[in-house]
Amino acid sequence: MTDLNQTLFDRAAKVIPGGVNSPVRAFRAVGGTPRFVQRAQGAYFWDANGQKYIDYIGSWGPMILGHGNPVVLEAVQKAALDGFSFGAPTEREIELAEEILKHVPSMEMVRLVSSGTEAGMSALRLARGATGRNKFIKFEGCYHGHCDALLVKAGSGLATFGNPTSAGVPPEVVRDTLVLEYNNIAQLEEAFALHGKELACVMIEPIAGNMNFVRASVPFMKRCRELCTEHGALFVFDEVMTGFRVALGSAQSVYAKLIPGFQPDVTVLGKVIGGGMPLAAFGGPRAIMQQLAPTGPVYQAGTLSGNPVATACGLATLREIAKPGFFDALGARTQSLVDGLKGAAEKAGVPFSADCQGGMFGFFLLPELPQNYAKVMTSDSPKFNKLFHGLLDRGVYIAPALYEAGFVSAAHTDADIAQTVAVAADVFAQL
Ligand code: KE4
Repeated sequence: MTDLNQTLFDRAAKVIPGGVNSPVRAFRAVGGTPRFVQRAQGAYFWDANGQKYIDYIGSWGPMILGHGNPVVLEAVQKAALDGFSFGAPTEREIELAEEILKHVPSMEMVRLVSSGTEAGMSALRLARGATGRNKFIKFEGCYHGHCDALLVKAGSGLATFGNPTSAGVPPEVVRDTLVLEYNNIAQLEEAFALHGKELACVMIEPIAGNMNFVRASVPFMKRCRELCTEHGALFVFDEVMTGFRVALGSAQSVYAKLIPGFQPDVTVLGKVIGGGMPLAAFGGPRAIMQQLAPTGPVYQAGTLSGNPVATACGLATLREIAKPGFFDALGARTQSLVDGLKGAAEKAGVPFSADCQGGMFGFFLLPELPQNYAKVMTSDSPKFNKLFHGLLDRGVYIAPALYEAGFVSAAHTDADIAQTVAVAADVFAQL
């Protein structure tokens, strides 16, 4: 029988680089043929062959309500009838801004943009403009979008600055980017001792979903906050993935429960706040945000920023997830998946560790949860690829890369979780 996914992939590769519009979709890390989605509904999607999958990617996080939520769909359809884009302010941008600020008290103002990359790039420029400093710290394994200064890997040693991870990024563009090891307090303290007064910010994924699922330890997070405050650097939380996904108050509300009074300075958001449409944001205290044009000297702009259809999608999504009990139920469902996978792996004697928060989860074919990128990369990649395809062939769709997180939606049922665990048990037995 003809595999229509392969037919489409071959056709796509003739007109789109790699046949995809974002590299991870090409299955290069795991091999095989990407599934071309024909349609999606609830917790499922159907590929070009009509094969159904339980979807644990959910567009890499945005689809927290599941695909085609009727309330969101109606809001989008209604907004579209009033116009697709104006390049002029609308009331709904205010409503969405107010809804975001209601749940993230560290932010007094927010600017809407169209992608997480744009939000992260703009947050970095804002931090540099607001402090008058150029150097900044990021951590190996964290991804903040593909702006030049952020496409960087660790230099040869602590004091040396980053090297580009991509062709086309001039070395001088990343010479102010210091890449440290996630969860390494000693390195952090040394970096501040060497460069503290030159640092514009520390940018971090509070729960690193681009290392699958690695939490910043409480002592590490506390030390980041203390050192930023001590040296006048801004603490930038990249919550594009964790924002409104791990908790209604995002990851910063999880850490605020563990570290009294904890708040970042600037927050970057995306994914869930757009509900699946192109929308992201960055925000912080009024004094910092008013440094942005047109009120301040830091330029930032966008034709489709605050797009009226995207804001309708995002606003309807946030209003749904803000309903009482939403995250309790979502967290319990995600926890049941993780517990089920752990039990199945243990029964099969497969080294396995997993963690979750709210609607986000991750797992490793390692006996213990890794605390940094180097540890994550000790995972058995061929074994992961076998697991990935074993699940895929049985209708369970997880991320096609061992360093990516997974996502549960409100549409995933207990039956979906039970089926996923049963399929996983079958695959673990053959690893
Ligand atoms: P976008 O430009 O892809 O909207 O957002 C960039 C970004 C920024 N910050 C974090 C923490 C992110 O996870 C992302 C994007 N996440 C990836 C998945 N790891 C998107 C999937 C893709 O690249 O196709």
